[in-house]
Amino acid sequence: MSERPGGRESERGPSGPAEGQEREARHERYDPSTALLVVDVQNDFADPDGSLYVRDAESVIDVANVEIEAARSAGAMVVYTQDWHPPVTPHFAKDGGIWPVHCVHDTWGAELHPRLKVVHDERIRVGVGGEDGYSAFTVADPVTRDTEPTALDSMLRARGIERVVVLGLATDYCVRATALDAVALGYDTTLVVDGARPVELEPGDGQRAIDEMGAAGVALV
Ligand code: VGL
Ligand code: ZN
Repeated sequence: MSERPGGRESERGPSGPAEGQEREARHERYDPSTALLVVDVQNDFADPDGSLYVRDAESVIDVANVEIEAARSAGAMVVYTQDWHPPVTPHFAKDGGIWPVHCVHDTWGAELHPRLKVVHDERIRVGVGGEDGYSAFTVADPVTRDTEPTALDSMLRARGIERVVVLGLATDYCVRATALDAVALGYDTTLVVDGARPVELEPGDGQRAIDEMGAAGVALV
Protein backbone atom coordinates (compact mmCIF):
# COMPACT_ATOMS: atom_id res chain seq x y z
CA MET A 1 0.00 0.00 0.00
CA SER A 2 1.31 3.45 -0.80
CA GLU A 3 2.23 6.08 1.76
CA ARG A 4 -0.20 8.90 1.69
CA PRO A 5 -0.03 12.34 3.23
CA GLY A 6 -2.23 12.39 6.32
CA GLY A 7 -4.30 15.28 5.05
CA ARG A 8 -5.75 13.23 2.24
CA GLU A 9 -7.13 10.58 4.56
CA SER A 10 -9.97 12.85 5.53
CA GLU A 11 -10.95 13.28 1.90
CA ARG A 12 -11.72 9.61 1.62
CA GLY A 13 -15.02 10.29 3.27
CA PRO A 14 -17.27 8.02 5.29
CA SER A 15 -16.97 4.97 3.01
CA GLY A 16 -13.40 4.34 4.18
CA PRO A 17 -10.05 3.37 2.69
CA ALA A 18 -11.33 0.72 0.24
CA GLU A 19 -13.42 3.31 -1.54
CA GLY A 20 -10.46 5.71 -1.58
CA GLN A 21 -8.20 3.07 -3.14
CA GLU A 22 -10.77 2.23 -5.77
CA ARG A 23 -11.10 5.86 -6.66
CA GLU A 24 -7.34 6.17 -6.95
CA ALA A 25 -7.06 3.07 -9.15
CA ARG A 26 -9.84 4.41 -11.35
CA HIS A 27 -8.09 7.71 -11.71
CA GLU A 28 -4.82 6.00 -12.66
CA ARG A 29 -6.51 4.20 -15.56
CA TYR A 30 -7.00 7.46 -17.42
CA ASP A 31 -4.79 10.05 -19.05
CA PRO A 32 -4.87 12.00 -22.31
CA SER A 33 -3.59 9.03 -24.33
CA THR A 34 -6.36 6.75 -23.05
CA ALA A 35 -9.86 6.39 -24.47
CA LEU A 36 -12.84 5.04 -22.57
CA LEU A 37 -15.07 3.11 -24.99
CA VAL A 38 -18.66 3.07 -23.73
CA VAL A 39 -20.16 0.27 -25.80
CA ASP A 40 -23.82 0.28 -26.84
CA VAL A 41 -25.47 1.64 -23.68
CA GLN A 42 -28.67 2.11 -25.68
CA ASN A 43 -32.31 1.82 -24.67
CA ASP A 44 -32.93 -1.50 -26.43
CA PHE A 45 -30.16 -3.12 -24.34
CA ALA A 46 -30.26 -1.00 -21.18
CA ASP A 47 -33.96 -0.28 -20.55
CA PRO A 48 -36.19 -3.10 -19.22
CA ASP A 49 -38.67 -2.16 -22.00
CA GLY A 50 -35.96 -2.48 -24.66
CA SER A 51 -36.31 -5.28 -27.21
CA LEU A 52 -32.97 -6.92 -26.30
CA TYR A 53 -32.77 -5.94 -22.64
CA VAL A 54 -29.62 -7.17 -20.93
CA ARG A 55 -30.28 -8.16 -17.33
CA ASP A 56 -28.79 -5.81 -14.72
CA ALA A 57 -27.88 -3.18 -17.32
CA GLU A 58 -28.83 -0.54 -14.72
CA SER A 59 -25.66 -1.29 -12.80
CA VAL A 60 -23.65 -0.94 -16.01
CA ILE A 61 -24.98 2.61 -16.32
CA ASP A 62 -23.94 3.38 -12.73
CA VAL A 63 -20.41 2.04 -13.31
CA ALA A 64 -20.17 3.75 -16.71
CA ASN A 65 -21.09 7.14 -15.22
CA VAL A 66 -18.37 6.87 -12.57
CA GLU A 67 -15.77 5.82 -15.18
CA ILE A 68 -16.86 8.60 -17.55
CA GLU A 69 -16.36 11.16 -14.81
CA ALA A 70 -12.91 9.73 -13.93
CA ALA A 71 -11.91 9.67 -17.61
CA ARG A 72 -13.07 13.19 -18.18
CA SER A 73 -11.32 14.62 -15.15
CA ALA A 74 -8.04 12.97 -16.29
CA GLY A 75 -8.32 14.41 -19.80
CA ALA A 76 -9.02 11.04 -21.42
CA MET A 77 -11.15 10.71 -24.54
CA VAL A 78 -14.65 9.22 -24.14
CA VAL A 79 -16.21 7.45 -27.13
CA TYR A 80 -19.81 6.23 -27.17
CA THR A 81 -20.61 3.44 -29.60
CA GLN A 82 -24.10 2.68 -30.89
CA ASP A 83 -25.43 -0.46 -32.53
CA TRP A 84 -27.21 1.16 -35.47
CA HIS A 85 -29.26 -1.04 -37.80
CA PRO A 86 -31.51 -0.46 -40.79
CA PRO A 87 -35.07 -1.86 -40.38
CA VAL A 88 -34.17 -4.80 -42.64
CA THR A 89 -30.85 -6.56 -42.03
CA PRO A 90 -29.67 -10.19 -41.92
CA HIS A 91 -28.70 -9.40 -38.31
CA PHE A 92 -32.40 -9.74 -37.34
CA ALA A 93 -34.19 -13.09 -36.92
CA LYS A 94 -37.02 -11.96 -39.22
CA ASP A 95 -34.45 -11.47 -42.01
CA GLY A 96 -32.48 -14.68 -41.43
CA GLY A 97 -30.31 -13.73 -38.44
CA ILE A 98 -30.64 -14.51 -34.75
CA TRP A 99 -31.71 -11.30 -32.99
CA PRO A 100 -35.03 -9.63 -32.30
CA VAL A 101 -35.34 -6.27 -34.04
CA HIS A 102 -33.26 -3.78 -32.01
CA CYS A 103 -31.38 -0.49 -32.32
CA VAL A 104 -33.02 0.52 -35.59
CA HIS A 105 -31.44 3.83 -36.56
CA ASP A 106 -33.14 6.98 -35.31
CA THR A 107 -35.59 5.12 -33.04
CA TRP A 108 -35.93 5.28 -29.24
CA GLY A 109 -34.28 1.88 -28.90
CA ALA A 110 -31.11 3.10 -30.63
CA GLU A 111 -30.72 6.21 -28.45
CA LEU A 112 -28.15 6.24 -25.68
CA HIS A 113 -29.88 5.57 -22.35
CA PRO A 114 -31.05 8.89 -20.86
CA ARG A 115 -29.33 8.16 -17.54
CA LEU A 116 -25.93 7.73 -19.21
CA LYS A 117 -23.68 10.74 -18.71
CA VAL A 118 -22.81 11.98 -22.18
CA VAL A 119 -19.86 14.35 -21.91
CA HIS A 120 -18.36 15.20 -25.21
CA ASP A 121 -19.88 13.71 -28.19
CA GLU A 122 -17.59 11.28 -29.98
CA ARG A 123 -19.87 8.62 -31.38
CA ILE A 124 -19.33 5.60 -33.56
CA ARG A 125 -22.37 4.01 -35.15
CA VAL A 126 -21.92 0.41 -36.23
CA GLY A 127 -24.03 -1.45 -38.75
CA VAL A 128 -25.28 1.65 -40.54
CA GLY A 129 -25.26 0.04 -43.99
CA GLY A 130 -26.82 -3.22 -42.81
CA GLU A 131 -23.40 -4.74 -42.14
CA ASP A 132 -23.04 -7.46 -39.58
CA GLY A 133 -20.54 -8.05 -36.81
CA TYR A 134 -20.17 -6.83 -33.27
CA SER A 135 -16.90 -4.94 -33.01
CA ALA A 136 -16.85 -1.14 -32.89
CA PHE A 137 -13.63 -1.33 -34.95
CA THR A 138 -14.89 -3.40 -37.89
CA VAL A 139 -18.03 -4.28 -39.83
CA ALA A 140 -18.59 -7.44 -41.85
CA ASP A 141 -20.42 -7.78 -45.14
CA PRO A 142 -23.37 -10.05 -44.27
CA VAL A 143 -22.89 -12.12 -47.44
CA THR A 144 -19.14 -12.26 -48.13
CA ARG A 145 -18.09 -11.82 -44.43
CA ASP A 146 -15.39 -9.43 -45.63
CA THR A 147 -14.55 -6.97 -42.88
CA GLU A 148 -13.93 -3.28 -43.19
CA PRO A 149 -12.73 -0.83 -40.55
CA THR A 150 -15.08 1.72 -39.00
CA ALA A 151 -13.82 5.25 -38.24
CA LEU A 152 -12.89 4.28 -34.67
CA ASP A 153 -9.25 3.24 -35.12
CA SER A 154 -8.35 6.34 -37.16
CA MET A 155 -10.26 8.54 -34.71
CA LEU A 156 -8.21 7.13 -31.82
CA ARG A 157 -4.88 7.31 -33.72
CA ALA A 158 -5.57 10.93 -34.67
CA ARG A 159 -5.81 11.71 -30.96
CA GLY A 160 -2.64 9.78 -30.08
CA ILE A 161 -4.57 7.16 -28.12
CA GLU A 162 -2.48 4.18 -26.98
CA ARG A 163 -4.71 2.66 -24.31
CA VAL A 164 -8.40 1.83 -24.30
CA VAL A 165 -10.71 1.00 -21.42
CA VAL A 166 -13.85 -0.88 -22.45
CA LEU A 167 -17.21 -1.33 -20.73
CA GLY A 168 -20.87 -1.56 -21.73
CA LEU A 169 -23.23 -4.01 -23.42
CA ALA A 170 -23.02 -6.78 -24.05
CA THR A 171 -20.04 -8.64 -22.53
CA ASP A 172 -20.39 -11.64 -24.86
CA TYR A 173 -20.98 -9.70 -28.11
CA CYS A 174 -20.00 -6.11 -28.77
CA VAL A 175 -17.80 -5.65 -25.69
CA ARG A 176 -15.95 -8.90 -26.40
CA ALA A 177 -15.46 -8.20 -30.11
CA THR A 178 -14.40 -4.60 -29.50
CA ALA A 179 -11.88 -5.52 -26.80
CA LEU A 180 -10.39 -8.37 -28.87
CA ASP A 181 -10.01 -6.07 -31.90
CA ALA A 182 -8.44 -3.38 -29.72
CA VAL A 183 -5.76 -5.82 -28.55
CA ALA A 184 -5.18 -7.03 -32.12
CA LEU A 185 -4.75 -3.41 -33.23
CA GLY A 186 -2.05 -2.90 -30.61
CA TYR A 187 -3.94 -0.94 -27.95
CA ASP A 188 -3.16 -1.61 -24.33
CA THR A 189 -6.69 -2.75 -23.43
CA THR A 190 -8.57 -2.96 -20.14
CA LEU A 191 -12.04 -4.34 -19.47
CA VAL A 192 -13.99 -2.95 -16.52
CA VAL A 193 -15.60 -6.29 -15.69
CA ASP A 194 -18.34 -4.86 -13.46
CA GLY A 195 -19.16 -2.30 -16.12
CA ALA A 196 -20.39 -4.94 -18.56
CA ARG A 197 -23.19 -7.53 -18.59
CA PRO A 198 -23.83 -10.44 -20.96
CA VAL A 199 -26.79 -11.43 -23.17
CA GLU A 200 -26.07 -15.13 -22.43
CA LEU A 201 -27.91 -16.90 -25.22
CA GLU A 202 -26.15 -19.87 -23.60
CA PRO A 203 -25.52 -19.88 -19.85
CA GLY A 204 -21.84 -19.20 -19.20
CA ASP A 205 -21.28 -17.10 -22.34
CA GLY A 206 -20.47 -14.04 -20.20
CA GLN A 207 -17.73 -15.77 -18.21
CA ARG A 208 -16.37 -17.46 -21.33
CA ALA A 209 -16.10 -14.08 -23.04
CA ILE A 210 -14.28 -12.62 -20.02
CA ASP A 211 -11.86 -15.57 -19.98
CA GLU A 212 -11.27 -15.20 -23.71
CA MET A 213 -10.54 -11.50 -23.38
CA GLY A 214 -8.16 -12.18 -20.49
CA ALA A 215 -6.34 -14.89 -22.47
CA ALA A 216 -5.98 -12.47 -25.42
CA GLY A 217 -4.19 -9.97 -23.20
CA VAL A 218 -7.04 -7.72 -22.05
CA ALA A 219 -6.40 -6.53 -18.48
CA LEU A 220 -9.42 -7.36 -16.32
CA VAL A 221 -10.17 -4.86 -13.57
C1 VGL B 1 -25.15 -6.62 -29.58
C2 VGL B 1 -26.43 -8.44 -30.04
C3 VGL B 1 -26.84 -7.88 -31.22
C4 VGL B 1 -24.23 -5.90 -28.61
C5 VGL B 1 -25.54 -6.03 -30.75
O1 VGL B 1 -24.21 -4.66 -28.61
O2 VGL B 1 -23.53 -6.61 -27.85
N1 VGL B 1 -25.58 -7.81 -29.23
N2 VGL B 1 -26.39 -6.67 -31.57
ZN1 ZN C 1 -27.24 -5.49 -33.16
